[in-house]
Amino acid sequence: MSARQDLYQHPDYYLMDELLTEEHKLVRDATREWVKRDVTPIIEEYAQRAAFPQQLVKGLAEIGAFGPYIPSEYGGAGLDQMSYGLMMMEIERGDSGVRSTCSVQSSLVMYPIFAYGNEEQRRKYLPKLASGEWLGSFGLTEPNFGSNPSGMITHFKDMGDHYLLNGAKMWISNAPFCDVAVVWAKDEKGRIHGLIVERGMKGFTTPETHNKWSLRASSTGELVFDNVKVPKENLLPNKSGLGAPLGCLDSARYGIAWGALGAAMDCYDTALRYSKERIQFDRPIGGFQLQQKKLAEMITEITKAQLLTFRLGQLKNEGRATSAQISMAKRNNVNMALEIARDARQMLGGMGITGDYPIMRHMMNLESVVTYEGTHDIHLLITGMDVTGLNAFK
Ligand code: TGC
Ligand code: FAD
Repeated sequence: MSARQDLYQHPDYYLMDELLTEEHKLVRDATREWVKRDVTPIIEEYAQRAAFPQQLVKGLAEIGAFGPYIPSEYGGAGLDQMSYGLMMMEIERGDSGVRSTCSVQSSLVMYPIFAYGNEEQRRKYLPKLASGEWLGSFGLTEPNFGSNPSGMITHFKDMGDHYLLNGAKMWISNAPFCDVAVVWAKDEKGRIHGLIVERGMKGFTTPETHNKWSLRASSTGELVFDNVKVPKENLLPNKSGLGAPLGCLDSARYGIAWGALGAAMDCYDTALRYSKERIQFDRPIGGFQLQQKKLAEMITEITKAQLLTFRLGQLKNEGRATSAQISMAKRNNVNMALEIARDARQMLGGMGITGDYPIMRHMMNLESVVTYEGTHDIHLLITGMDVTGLNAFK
């Protein structure tokens, strides 16, 4: 088996393909081909070097992965939510870090500008973000406020002809090379607003976070604001309060639910193929009951997650998916993918820890995915609150 060859065949135990439209399949297949051609051959090396493969940005824009569901008049691909999900699934099948770049650009930068911005802001920023000419980042988390962003201390003052922004955001995907950042900060009354901060504004810096063992092909950093003068026209006017950033997270978490499915499917596919080829005790290891148990449980969990995610996609298309339903899918699918990655890694024995196969990289990446966009625990508490009506956060 040639390790670098991408032989991926997607598992479809319950014939889910029959539920997809021709357009869905076209989008999915085109994304898969792009991943096989442009991501698989290079991603391991970039992850090992902890470098972001910047050359992928152009291709991501070309396949419509920046703003898949943003209307085409603003440069988006004008697709439905199912197509968006399928794209994220295929891209994360390649690497969670590459999918992260798409999630941030589409759901955390383009979406708030589209949904909460005015027409001038949409026309100024969205086409450049869709084409990949500009890359964006999303600043919500702070050093002392992760799971509870409402406590944020980043704030701005009305100075008459501009706002003066101070504070710092931490753990920000794409920060080190972003051209624009959608930053969440409090006004003088303590109300949260979104501001568009552009690289080059005096006092705005983006130091990189080093020594990550996870999401190594994605660049992470801080957003630091030291008396940054932000023009008044850069405030997103149409929504404020914590519900504004949380609304963006709904869209990104939805994409992650699909993405994690892709990582799980890649681990399963790799382990299944290996189990038929690897001979021990004169037999393929796939013939041993212990290995079959792992594979049978993997395909069962993948199939359940495919059904859950497909239904969520239908609800999202109809505008009926609730935040709590999205939380359930994000939590379930990421945890499912992590467990499958761990079992798949064991099935490859020593080979499983090498970069000759994608499993260890997926496994390490998923440790970030299970934490960002709301931790595993936070999503459980969201489900708990939804079914009981009782808040167990505080
Ligand atoms: P709480 O009082 O419950 O809610 C405040 C207001 O927000 C509304 N709301 C939502 N609106 C839209 N979508 C949602 N999912 C919403 N959840 C709540 C809510 O109705 C309320 O509105 P209003 O009008 O009454 O004011 O807020 P809380 O302070 O108790 O916190 C709730 C909690 C813990 C669930 C929430 O804060 C949370 O989700 N925490 C997790 C933080 C998080 O997910 N951070 C992600 C940062 S971004 C990131 O990780 C990007 S990774 C990028 C990549 O892919 O690389
Ligand atoms: P904490 O909130 O300190 O949580 C620590 C532990 O306590 C967790 O296990 C948590 O589940 C638990 N906990 C917290 N509150 C409760 C509670 N009420 N009940 C029970 N348990 C609780 N943020 C952005 O804004 N933009 C980005 O682009 C971005 N990208 C990221 C990229 C990476 C690689 C990573 C790792 C993070 C990124 N984040 C980003 C930040 C991410 O969203 C936060 O790490 C996450 O929300 C958790 O916050 P925290 O790390 O401060 O953990």
